[in-house]
This record gives sequence, structure tokens and C-alpha cells, in this order.
Amino acid sequence: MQVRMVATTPFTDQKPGTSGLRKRVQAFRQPHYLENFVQSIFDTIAAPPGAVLVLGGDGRYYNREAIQVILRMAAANGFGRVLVGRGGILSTPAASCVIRKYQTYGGIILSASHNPGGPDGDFGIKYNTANGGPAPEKITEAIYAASKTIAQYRIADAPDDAPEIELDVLGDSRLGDMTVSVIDQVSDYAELMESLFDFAAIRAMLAQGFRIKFDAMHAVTGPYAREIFVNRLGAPADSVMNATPLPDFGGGHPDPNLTYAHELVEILYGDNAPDFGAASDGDGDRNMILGRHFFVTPSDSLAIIAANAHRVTGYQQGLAGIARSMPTSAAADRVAAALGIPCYETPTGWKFFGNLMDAGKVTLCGEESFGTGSDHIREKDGLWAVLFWLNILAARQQSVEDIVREHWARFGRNVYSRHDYEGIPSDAANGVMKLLHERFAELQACPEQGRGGAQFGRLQVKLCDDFSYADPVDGSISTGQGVRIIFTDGSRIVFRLSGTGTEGATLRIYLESYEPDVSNHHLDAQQALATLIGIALEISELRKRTGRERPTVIT
Ligand code: VG1
Ligand code: CO
Repeated sequence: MQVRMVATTPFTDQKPGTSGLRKRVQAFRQPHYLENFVQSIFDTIAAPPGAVLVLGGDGRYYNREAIQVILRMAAANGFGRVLVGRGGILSTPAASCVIRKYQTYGGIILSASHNPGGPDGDFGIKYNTANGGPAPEKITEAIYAASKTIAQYRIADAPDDAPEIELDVLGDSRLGDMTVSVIDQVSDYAELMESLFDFAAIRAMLAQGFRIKFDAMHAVTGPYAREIFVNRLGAPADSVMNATPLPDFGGGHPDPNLTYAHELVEILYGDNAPDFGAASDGDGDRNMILGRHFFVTPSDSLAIIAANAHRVTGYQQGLAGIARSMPTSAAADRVAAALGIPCYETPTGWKFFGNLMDAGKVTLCGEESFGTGSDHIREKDGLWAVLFWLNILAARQQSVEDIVREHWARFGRNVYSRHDYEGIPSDAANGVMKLLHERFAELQACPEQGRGGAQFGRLQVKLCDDFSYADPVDGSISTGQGVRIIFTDGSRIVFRLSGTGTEGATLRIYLESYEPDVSNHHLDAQQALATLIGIALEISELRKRTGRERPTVIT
């Protein structure tokens, strides 16, 4: 094996965002772009010679080419073995599962998650550490720093007789001193799921005619869903739709929400709808849960999973605690209080949950962005959440809607919505955020001047700040994680700029109010939040500054 040192110059834009480095495919295709970032990862993590790495992606366009390059770079950088999902494919939760099960040094996951794929779409890459979770900020920052000074990378030449490393046949092959092990992408993960949930009870429910529809959105979960729902649980084959992974996700946005998963939504809201519907995203870590004619918000889903965990095989021993990202509703906090366990509030992004799970402080984690998971791995996990719901449904023998309404009746309802303004000019987005910061003083109470918080109708501002987080395990501080405007009645508005987009800026507005009164629980969230929405638009001057009349996506 011939190892080459290739001279290169840094790119200035390789700063990982909320979940790895995401750019247009064209950006990744620039000469040296991918190689620079991968070498920056290897230089930062300084794996010992012979270390084992996991490698796989969501199958999007450019996945296979990138894997060929990364394998040759891993060989040149002294790795002893790389475990690759067959065809170069591993869902994000499956990659986390494999890293943990085989105790590898870490893993590289190729995905831009819910972002569109194809030659004009997005690509992404991120590094996960030995616990199976996304690298914490101190590592992603070190990778970024390395990318700014990189001068060369190491890559092995492909042998003349085998320019492509075989990815489609299970088993081992050699690349110089390194072994490439192509592993089944589904089996380890499916086995883990079977250990956590009561498959017999779910199978019995399905056999009694309970109908499910899972939308894989032409993304990575198709083969996983077929194996689990159809082969292992006995659901009819047409229970899984859009099950063939495509490099461009069939031209769609592989984002499981009411806007982008509309095909599934129409089925669940149509005549003769199934009892349960669910969808997952590009890389399989997100989930959307639907009942017949009913949508479960991700924040409620986390709370309901927590409140029902004692009914589910893998969680009967109890929960250590719950963590949710700051913009996620406080529905889970109420369950945690009732269970007498702690609830942690972290910045957006799964990387902040890892320390809490490793330290045994939390069992369940969730984000409002259709992400739910537990300490079974260190990523959010779409199919896990679907199976958790199916297990609850099998145990309770009630409809999704009845379970949610009973939950609200007991805990009250945290009415919730997120409004996304996608692809707005960065200057306008930054201007909105700056304006909000400047308004803190006028919005907040000023006891010296004998003035209370700003009043908007019956709502009064209690506090506003830019959220910062001190990790209770390692003490690291993360600042600037989102502007919060909290009212005295507990309602709140959060403004945040997305860290996963690749074009312009995406501004997210998160809206939440608490409704204890059951007679108001039937209200549509947009109706119930109308006052807060109006306040958010007023204080941010969003329409004037962005020229947008309405959000791109409402969830
Ligand atoms: C979004 C979500 C965040 C999630 C992240 C990665 O980030 O809001 O909750 O962790 O995507 O999810 P942002 O910075 O765009 O708001 V995934 O499924 O794209 O890996
Ligand atoms: Co994802």
C-alpha cells in the first residue's frame, strides 16, 4: 500500500454546526475539501495505531464516493480496522449502536439528516466518540481549529487491480495493514430493539388487526423498518411506505413533520385511516408519531414516553432522569416532577445529552425537533421511539389520541409550536437576533426604576436572556444558545438561529403556553398560541426585516 502525503491549504468554512459539518454536495466535491476535514478529525482525535473505526452514512448522493476516500485515509492514518455498513449505509442510531457494541474508538457518520440530497442537495459528516455519541463541543472546536491550519493529509493509493473497495458483500478485505469489515447494517440494531421492547405483545396487537403505516421517506430507515415491522413483528408488507432508500430521497425533504411527510399525513387523516402512523428522517434519528386523525407533538411524545416507561420492558427498572433541549416544551418536566426524578435543560443538539447519559443522570432525552431517545445508545433514535409507542399502545389498548388526552388531563397541556423561517438572508437574521438582545433591557423589569416587565395584554415579561448551559458533568460552558422571553404565567417565546442549514439563515421561533383547563385542550395549537405569535412578530420586527409574511414550515 502506497501512502501519499498530499499538500493542501485550509478552507475557512469547516466549522461543525449543531450536528457535524453540512454543506452542499458541490462544496464537498471541491478538490481536498472532504480530505481536509477528515484529516482534521484524525489529527484531533489522535487514535492509537490499530484503532477500530465505524463508518457509514444515510445513503445520500456522494455517500459511496466519500466512503472510498475515508477508507483510504483511515488506512493511511494507521487505523487497524473499519466496520462499514453494507453498501456504505448505517442509520445514525445504528452507527451509535455498532460503536458501543463493538467498543470501537469512534465512528464517522455521513449524513445531512433531514436536508434534501442529490447532486444539488446537501452532504454532511460528523465524528462520534467511543460512547457512540456526537463529539462534544470541545472536540468539534478542535477539529475546526485543525481545519484552519491544515497543510497536508495522508491517503493510501488504491491498488491498481482493485480501485474500489468492495462495500456490498459482507465480510473482510484488506487495505494495506487495515481490515475493512463490511457488516450487516440492520441486524445489530434490530437485536438491540428486540431486547428493549415487548415484541410478542406488539406482534399480538398487530395480529388482532391494529394497522400501522411507517413512512421511510425513501431514506435510510426502509430496510430497518422492513426487518423490524414486517419480518420480526408480522405487519403486512404495505405497512412500510417509501421503503427503498434513494440517493436523492425521491426529490423530497426527508424530514418527518406535517409539512414534508404530507403523504403519510394524508393517509392518517383520510378515510379508513390506520390506527398509528410514523415517519423518520434521512438518517433515521428523528420520528413523527401520528394517531388516526391525530398528531403528537415531539415534546408531548417525550413526556408520554416518560410517563409510560414503567409499562415497557427495557425501562421497568425506572428512569434516572430526563433531559430536554431548551426549546423543547416543559411537558416532560411535569412528568419528571411527578416521578420525583431530575429534568435537565440543555442546548439544542444531541451532543449535550451524552455526558448526562454517561454519568447515569438521565435515561430519556428529547428535542422538539422530532428527536427522542434513551441511554440504549447515544443518538436520538427514530425507530426506537416508534417501537416505544407501539409497546405503550399494546400495553394500554387505547388509541393514540386517548392516551394523549388522558395525559393532558392529568398533567395539563403544554401547547406548543415552532415556526421556521428558512433561507432568509443572514444579515436580516442576525439583525433580528441583535435587535432582540438590545430589547432585553426595555422588556425586563427594572426594580431601580420601579418598573415591572413589559406588558402585552394579559401577558407580562418575567425574564429574557440568551440561554447558556453549564454541563453538570464536566463543567463546560456553552453560551448564546437561544434568546428566551419568558412570561410570568410560564408562557415563552424562544428565538434561535439554526445550525444545520446550508443556505442563508434559518430563524426558528418556538412558542409555548401552559393550559391546565381540559375544556381548552381541544384547541388548535396555532389558535391557542395566536397571542404569543403576535408578540413574537412584534418584538422581533421579523416581517419588516426579512420581508417574509409567514413561516416556511410550522410544526
Ligand atoms: C436541528 C434541530 C435540533 C437537532 C439538529 C440535528 O438543529 O433543531 O434539535 O438536534 O437539527 O438533527 P438546528 O440547529 O437546525 O435547529 V438531525 O436529525 O438534522 O441530525
Ligand atoms: Co437526523
